[in-house]
Amino acid sequence: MPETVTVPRTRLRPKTERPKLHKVILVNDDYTPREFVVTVLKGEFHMSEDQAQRVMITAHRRGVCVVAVFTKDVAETKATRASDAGRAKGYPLQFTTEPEE
Ligand code: TYC
Repeated sequence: MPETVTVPRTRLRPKTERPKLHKVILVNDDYTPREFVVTVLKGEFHMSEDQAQRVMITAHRRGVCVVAVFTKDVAETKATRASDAGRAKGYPLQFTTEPEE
């Protein structure tokens, strides 16, 4: 009768933490035209007209709205590009980032 030997599975891969995602947040202001906010959301975040309208109006009513989540670098790059698009037109439009809990 052959002996059965069970070998405990050893983990070859070191456990890697999933990188924390960062939120891009749209901040309301009193000066940027609604339609411009929608244009930036569509252009930078690939939103449909409908999605962009909803996000814009949520920020308009509540003060802020989460646009999307990305890895840290992508979130920061997109927030900077979107804020720069506003500044280029003389608007105070602001997109900020913060890590997800
Ligand atoms: N509050 C702006 C207006 O009434 C529109 C606006 C919405 C601006 C959302 C910024 O994040 C924003 N023209």
